[in-house]
Amino acid sequence: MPTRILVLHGPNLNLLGQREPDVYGQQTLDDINESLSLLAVELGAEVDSFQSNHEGALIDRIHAAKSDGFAGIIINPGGLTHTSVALRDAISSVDLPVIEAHLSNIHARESFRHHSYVAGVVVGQVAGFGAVSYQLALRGLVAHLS
Ligand code: CA2
Repeated sequence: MPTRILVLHGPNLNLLGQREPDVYGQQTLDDINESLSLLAVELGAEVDSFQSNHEGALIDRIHAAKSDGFAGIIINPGGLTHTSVALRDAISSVDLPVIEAHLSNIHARESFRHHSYVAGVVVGQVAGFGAVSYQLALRGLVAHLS
């Protein structure tokens, strides 16, 4: 049975590939999800991706992740990274390893992006590699789980 990984994408990430390609790259969210699914097969895993512009919808998926059969979560919380105590509380409440992924290097951008509310409750953070950040996160999560 493949290890099931939940990949969560936060607000505005549905716009990938359509706006600000200089910051976030040219790949669409579908491109990223497809390449993650291919890598997952190589790693003996399976990914299920979900994007929402709504904080509560992301939190609901985190709460249900364990009973939905997932072994771990990769999350790019988008702008909620820098604002959401509720998302942090949801991550710390779930008994699953979580990896934080960002396309851009949040530490090299505006100062309001330097702080992540979720960083203290995840296994690790990957930032700055564009779409490859998700692939590194998947490799890291699978290694952590094995
Ligand atoms: O670098 C990342 O992955 C971010 O999580 C992306 C968020 C930003 O608020 C974080 O500071 C870093 C923004 C996601 C918005 O994505 C867009 C994609 C295309 C066009 C406009 C926004």
